[in-house]
Amino acid sequence: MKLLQAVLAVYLFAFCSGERQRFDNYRVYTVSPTKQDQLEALRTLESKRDDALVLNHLHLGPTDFLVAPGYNEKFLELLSRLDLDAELTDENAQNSLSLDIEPVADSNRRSDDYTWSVYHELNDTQKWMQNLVAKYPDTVSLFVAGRSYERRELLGLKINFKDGRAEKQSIFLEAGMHAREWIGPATATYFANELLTSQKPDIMTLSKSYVWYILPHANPDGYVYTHTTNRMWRKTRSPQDKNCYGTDPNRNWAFHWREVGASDEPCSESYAGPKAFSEPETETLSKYLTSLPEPMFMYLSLHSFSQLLLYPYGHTSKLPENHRDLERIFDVAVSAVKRRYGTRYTGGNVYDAIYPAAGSSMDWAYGVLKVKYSFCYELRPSGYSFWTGFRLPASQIIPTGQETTDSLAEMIKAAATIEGYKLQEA
Ligand code: 0X9
Ligand code: ZN
Repeated sequence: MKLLQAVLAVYLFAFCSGERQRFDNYRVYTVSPTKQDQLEALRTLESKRDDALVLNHLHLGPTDFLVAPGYNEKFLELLSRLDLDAELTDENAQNSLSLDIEPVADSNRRSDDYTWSVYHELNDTQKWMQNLVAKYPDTVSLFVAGRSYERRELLGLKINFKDGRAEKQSIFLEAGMHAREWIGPATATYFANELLTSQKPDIMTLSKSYVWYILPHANPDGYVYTHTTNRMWRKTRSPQDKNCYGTDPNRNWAFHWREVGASDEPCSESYAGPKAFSEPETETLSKYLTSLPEPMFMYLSLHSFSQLLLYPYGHTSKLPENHRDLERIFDVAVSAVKRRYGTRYTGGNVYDAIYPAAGSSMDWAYGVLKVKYSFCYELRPSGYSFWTGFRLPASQIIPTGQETTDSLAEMIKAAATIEGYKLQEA
């Protein structure tokens, strides 16, 4: 009995204290299903998360599986029955997770030396945002767009230069919807810092022409969990059926909810939730977006990875009504992102450019809020490997921030020209 209690205590401690999950001798395989029946068979793995973790949303195309040592043989048998090849991407997942390519700032350091040469924990970024209000009291304020399941604030920066254009419209930029995509929040804060400090006329024009809302962490619980427990966590952290956790917040929005490219399996990485806006994060954020006083000029969502620029829709291949304008803006933004370091982006409408995916914030902003210019960046790196793609070396935060700022500046200028929205000279 004592032994049982001890085992139970260790087990509970490991889970409750958020001890970091290890993946010793787990293998990573890339599998590319090409037929619907292969896809359906692989789907059964989504509920076997202790054996094989599907690292991304299952679709026709390359998908990465994280396979426990004890399940390896069975996994390979399943693939051979399905006539699918498995490409071994990583022999020991823990080794590559242990590589120190993503240093995180020590949160006990002096609080005024926030930089973009390292990643930051949630509290650290929230402290940085609070310091900005003290530093720029006339321009910066904080907003709380809602709350997470674990009652964290969805805390953002509102930037409104008083000497700017009269009657401004707003631009809302959201990042961190997917917890493990660390480069999103880092790029959002980099960009906010540019809006506040850049002396370049192009950027000053942007700052002064709009009311800016920047939400670096749309899924704070998930982000914290990637720091404490599992670096590869994607979803929210609400308990669901089958002892699984979390909903994919980018499948949870009430616009063609769960119609396609979204799962009804609670353990799946693309679980759409029991109903639209089941998650406090998306529900409160959507209400906040609806309540904003200024007309919204543009909605931007930062994800990673694959170097794609995307526009609506995800639920259908039918192009949005103003697609010609979106395509023009797309071209301008993609050439601007390349200017500095030659970074190549592709993309287009979500459904054709990547895969069907209904219920995203970008589509909701376009379809329900009627924001005509709604875009999503899938930031660096390029490529397909879901195992390596989310861990962008910290040394690339600044280059990513620079090129994304270049791209956003050109994107907004192009949209303003189409719209006849006069920008404020710097
Ligand atoms: O699957 C997703 O939600 C996005 N890809 S990711 O690797 N970041 O998870 C793509 C969905 C399309 N993007 C938006 N509609 N924002
Ligand atoms: Zn994402």
